[in-house]
Amino acid sequence: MPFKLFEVSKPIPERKEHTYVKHCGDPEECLPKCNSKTIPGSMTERGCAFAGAKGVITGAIKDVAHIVHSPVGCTAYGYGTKRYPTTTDMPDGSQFPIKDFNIKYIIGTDLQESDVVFGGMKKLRQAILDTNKEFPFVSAIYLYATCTTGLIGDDLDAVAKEMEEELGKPIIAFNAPGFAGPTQSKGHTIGNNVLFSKLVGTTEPPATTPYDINLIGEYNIDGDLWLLKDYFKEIGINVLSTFTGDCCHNEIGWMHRAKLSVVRCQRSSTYIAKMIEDKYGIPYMKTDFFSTKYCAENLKTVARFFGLEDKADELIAKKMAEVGPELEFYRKKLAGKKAFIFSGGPKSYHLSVPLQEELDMDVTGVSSMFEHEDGFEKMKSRLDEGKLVIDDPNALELEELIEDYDIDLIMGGVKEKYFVHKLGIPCLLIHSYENGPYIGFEGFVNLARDMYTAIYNPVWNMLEFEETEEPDIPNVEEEAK
Ligand code: CFM
Repeated sequence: MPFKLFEVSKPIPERKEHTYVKHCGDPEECLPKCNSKTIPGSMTERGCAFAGAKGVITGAIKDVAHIVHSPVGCTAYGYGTKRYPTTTDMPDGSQFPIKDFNIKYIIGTDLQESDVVFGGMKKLRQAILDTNKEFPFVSAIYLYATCTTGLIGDDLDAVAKEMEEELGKPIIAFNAPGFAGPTQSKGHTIGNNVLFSKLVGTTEPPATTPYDINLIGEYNIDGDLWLLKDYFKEIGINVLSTFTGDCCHNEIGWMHRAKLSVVRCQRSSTYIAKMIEDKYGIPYMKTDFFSTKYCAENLKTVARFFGLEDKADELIAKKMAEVGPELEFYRKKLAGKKAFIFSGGPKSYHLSVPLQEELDMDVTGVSSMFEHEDGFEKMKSRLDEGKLVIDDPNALELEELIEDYDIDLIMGGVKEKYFVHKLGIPCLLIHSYENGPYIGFEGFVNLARDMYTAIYNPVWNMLEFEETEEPDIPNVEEEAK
């Protein structure tokens, strides 16, 4: 059978459908079950729909004040956790007053019991007034529903409309309470829908060229966007709008003026590219810029659309000459090392082939917190026979697979990092990165260097583990009989 149940998950046999072992003869539709509710008893590492909307889609926008309508916890977890830096440069040549404003500030309504009983809309109105006073320079104010305000039924759209008229400033409500879907992916969809329906087509860019693209689903993690923008500039392609890394509120409004939409994160933002195509006839292409090979191929594909393939070839040759020797050093060091990739989704198929083909590593398997079937199809197709493809693995399963498969490196996020370290092996952050950017030519060198330094860090040889006796865990089922 191509599905596997980890020993630790025996009390939750439903987990078996989520753990697929690649068997090349399987029909295409043979995939792990995904995009479904977390199974009770499985300690998931997923985020919620609010995290998908605020943490991913809108949080990278540089000139907006975000008000989280919630008890204070959602607010505290809604900022500072993601590394998507912003500049102060605005498209009209002016300067926004605070660098990294999107990372440094968040506003919350700090709901108390009485607000839950009597409604929190009054408090939200006051928060908008206070925000406008404190940060008069922001271009817009975004409001976020959370589980609490979704349950008590506060009407964020009504408050947004009323206050927008009063202040004469765009105010946009995002109704993606945590429970809106099984994972953060639902928040991506809601974020795309709101920004498309409320903004696209409402503004005009300061200038256009025949080579304008929307770079969609690029959130500028640790500077990824800036690298890609430089490449496009050198080829002669102009990034008219980014969705949403280092972008400003108005930029989303003029996405209908580009000639092509280039979709970088295919999970979180193909939605808006498709809506723009349907409404404005602007084609889109899904791309992959991780590693030298994919980056070269995809730059050429985008350049070909504009008849600029020669320029792309020049850039690729120059970059390969720059990074080739260093990559060769890391390839020798990393060859044969066993890695397991656990990302939200896309990075699990972006990175598997490059690690294997460009660095000679052994990718034991990949997993995802929230991918849908189309993403799992790509993950499966980019792995060899016998490799693991897991939906929503829990910490105990990860621990078991680290031991059973003798993993050298986990590539994951902050939730995994420290327990993996406690098991005595390195975990490299591939969500927010260690020393990024990780995209493109130079980025792939950065990634290889971080993998190398993580695996070869002498600290792993200094660890001593005490033998401990197995804890005596009572068998709840037996006792209940
Ligand atoms: Fe897209 Fe992303 Fe990702 Fe994502 Fe994310 Fe992320 Fe990710 Mo962490 S938007 S789906 S919700 S590429 S935050 S920048 S790294 S899980 S694979």
